[in-house]
Amino acid sequence: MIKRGLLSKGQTTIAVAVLIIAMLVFILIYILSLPQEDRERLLNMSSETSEGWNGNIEEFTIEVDEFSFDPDFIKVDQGDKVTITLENDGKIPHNLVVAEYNVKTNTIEPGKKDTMSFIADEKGTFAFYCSVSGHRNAGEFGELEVE
Ligand SMILES: [Cu+2]
Repeated sequence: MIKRGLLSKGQTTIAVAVLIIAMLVFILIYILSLPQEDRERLLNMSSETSEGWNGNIEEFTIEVDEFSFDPDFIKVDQGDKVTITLENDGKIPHNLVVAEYNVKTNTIEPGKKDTMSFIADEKGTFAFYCSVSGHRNAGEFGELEVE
């Protein structure tokens, strides 16, 4: 009687299971041994991939004065990373808010700029506006369309 391998079928199954567990433990130890910063980067990378970020970057410059935005309509695709630079060409401070996306530039003085970025992960038409008191009602608003 000659044995066909070193291990029987049952033993092989156990050996494979032990190997898989050892690999998982090794990966876990590896992740835990990373410095905090690298670990966060690793975890962020995997969550971005699972959300399917398509990698398109859309950059806009919006000029603002009393009391309007130019342009007052911008359009992007769902999943785009949107970067908006607000330039204050007016005579008083202004800002730009997209409330549904919970993003906002700083309120900037005349002649200054501020930039904000967000992932447009939700489809729809969203208002943007200046949140300085009275400015939105004076016409300082526009629309962001995500399709
Ligand atoms: Cu304003």
